[in-house]
Amino acid sequence: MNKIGFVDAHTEGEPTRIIVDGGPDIGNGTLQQRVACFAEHADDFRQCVIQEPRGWDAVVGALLCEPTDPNCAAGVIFFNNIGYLGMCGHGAVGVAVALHYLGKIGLGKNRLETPVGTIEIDLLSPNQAAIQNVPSYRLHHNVQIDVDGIGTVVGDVAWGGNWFFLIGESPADLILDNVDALRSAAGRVRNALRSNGITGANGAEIDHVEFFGPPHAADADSRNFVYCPGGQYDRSPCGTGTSAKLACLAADGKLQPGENWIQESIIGSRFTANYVRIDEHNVVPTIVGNAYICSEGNLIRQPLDPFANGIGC
Ligand code: PYC
Repeated sequence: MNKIGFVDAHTEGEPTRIIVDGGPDIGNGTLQQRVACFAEHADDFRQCVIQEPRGWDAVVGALLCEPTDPNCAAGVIFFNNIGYLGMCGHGAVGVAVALHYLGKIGLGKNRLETPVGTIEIDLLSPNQAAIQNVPSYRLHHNVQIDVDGIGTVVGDVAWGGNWFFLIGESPADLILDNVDALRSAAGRVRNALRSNGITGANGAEIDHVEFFGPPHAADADSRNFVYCPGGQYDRSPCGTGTSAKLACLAADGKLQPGENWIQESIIGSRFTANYVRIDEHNVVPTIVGNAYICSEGNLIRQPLDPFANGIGC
């Protein structure tokens, strides 16, 4: 029998399953090497944690591990229903709140090592954290593509810890009733990016698509819909997606350093974000959000269970 200790949290509605015990042995290399080892030798663990019957498609997993940098409180590898993420903003807020819940960190600042760089978490209260993300930048501006069933779409390619295609004009109103239509449209945008060979830096796949529209709350700046790599949508405004948005706003001179941007999600939850500029191309975003513990326990894999690694795996 195999036991996996977890804490479940949600950040602005988006779930994170934090693995605190019983994770796979993925060595002591760099976090990038450990992700490669995870994917090659322990992908069944990812599937068990995320897929039904133990998980569900929307959840992002966060495997806590020893950092290589002793100045970090922990290393963390984020994963989802299809693979592995570079960084995850909502997940980092969830990890910060869970580490405090478990008595492993106090309020205040700590660092987390991720496969794409070190981030800072500042736990402002037991349920609120500010995440200082990895440097973020816009790679391409006003890219035009023809998308099946939509027509010409114009967007920016930007990095915020993952690769995003950001589209200023949503093909449908950003309301929950339109989630199916938005997922379908975003999936077609991603296919068009693939078939046109439009990528992030070094040929990296652009696996997240973001639509923007007017906010519903009077004090917010924008509402978004974020399509995730495995076809799910982010219930939160997406920390790395909001970072990519800040990089674009900064590049356009539409948001000044230190100025707050309130990003609403498709469910009306929000992140408050701002940035500092570090050079001509890069900004360092800070994202503030709230997370709450939902449950904790053990996932169990019995030896005879035909669905020990998830349905269809
Ligand atoms: O908050 O960065 C994020 C994120 C990425 C995918 C889902 N959430």
